[in-house]
Amino acid sequence: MDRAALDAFWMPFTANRQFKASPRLLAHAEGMYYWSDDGRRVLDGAAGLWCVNAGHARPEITDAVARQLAELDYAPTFQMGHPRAFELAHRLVQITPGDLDHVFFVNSGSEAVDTALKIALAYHRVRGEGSRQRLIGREKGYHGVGFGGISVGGMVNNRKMFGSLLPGVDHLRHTLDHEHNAFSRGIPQWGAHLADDLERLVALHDASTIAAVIVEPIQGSAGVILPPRGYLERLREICDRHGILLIFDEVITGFGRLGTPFGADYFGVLPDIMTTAKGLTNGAIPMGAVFVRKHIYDAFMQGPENTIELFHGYTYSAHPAACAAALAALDIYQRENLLTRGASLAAEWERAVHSLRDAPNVIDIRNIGLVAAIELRPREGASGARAHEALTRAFQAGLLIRVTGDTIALSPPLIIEPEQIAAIVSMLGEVLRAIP
Ligand code: PXG
Repeated sequence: MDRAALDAFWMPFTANRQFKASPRLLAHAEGMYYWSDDGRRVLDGAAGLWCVNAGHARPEITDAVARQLAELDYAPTFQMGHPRAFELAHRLVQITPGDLDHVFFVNSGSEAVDTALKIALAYHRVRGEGSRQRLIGREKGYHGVGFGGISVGGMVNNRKMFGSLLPGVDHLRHTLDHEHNAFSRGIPQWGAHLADDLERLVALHDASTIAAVIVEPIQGSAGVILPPRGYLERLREICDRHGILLIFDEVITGFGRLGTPFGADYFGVLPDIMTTAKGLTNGAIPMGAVFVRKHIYDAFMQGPENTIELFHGYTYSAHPAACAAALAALDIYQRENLLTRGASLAAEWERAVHSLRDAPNVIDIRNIGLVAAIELRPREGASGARAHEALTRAFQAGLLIRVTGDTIALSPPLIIEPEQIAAIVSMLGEVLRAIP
């Protein structure tokens, strides 16, 4: 494609002019691989963007979507319904932890986050605690790009251009600490006390003003930042002590990424609300889902039965094609045990990624489940340049990675085989040794 043909598409989160001067185009995908438009095979070390958990182009999903579109292309879910939506909700709440037994459907992770924040505010209000309006996020958090999500999020570049955001938001400090935790294998031991930062915010604002705390069990976008051992448990305790809702944003950690169905399962901590998207449909059709515990749903199901309990929803909430894709993905996840497969590969994955420790410019390696980060020393005065060069060289060498700042993030499809783990690490090692 020539430059003019690339001009119209304003690409998201991309250096448009740099990309269009030297485009990287993906033309075809199957299983663990993409093929570039010039016919090169590229091993997918990123599951697309953390979403293609069962591998690419699964015929079961393709067929289910095609059949669904032929049978019922679209149906509203405002004061109407269609069978697949109820079937999917019923299936999903059987795999969610605890009593996260009710689900609100949306179309993306960003919408899931906005929905969760709105449900949290409304929950307190319907219970007569309308003074609880404050939302607490975390530094380096990523919760999508809606105004709610960037307000509670903590990635500076995603926030600074967009005005004053939501009022009444505060942030916990993040948990990245090279001094104590560099090159930890799995969950770092040091830092559970960082959760006490929530007590500081409660002391500052008073619990009666705080509606909810939202965190990713592991921070994905900011570069795979892990919670220290005991940290999430402590956040849960503090929330309970003060009547604050705990929201886990599981857009990345949901559907098997950590070797358990959800991050809540991995850590044994039950949030009040859980947001998901991405792996829900294996990335094939956009969809998100917000799960709430029974006490949240029940709080809304009060008053006259003809009242609309929540004035919220999207034209495409529970779109039939998305429901069909999610049902087919769920069948695959369950048939192939993909929601727990990561656990059996995690030790090998950990060994493999930590073997890059001695590659040039590596200052930290972090891993959990089938996720890893390799953090590089930034170039003097050119933050992000070294990792971007790694991305372009890896793509040339036949490997798709994701970079954020100077951190390389890896999150392959959960169908990965040991020899493909070895291939990722070997290609990445060569790339790192070639980069000044
Ligand atoms: N919450 C979390 C925890 C996410 O990781 C979103 C919300 C938003 O989802 P949508 O579907 O609105 O994009 C995400 C998205 C990356 C990267 O590697 C991560 C995401 C999206 C794109 C790139 O930095 N996560």
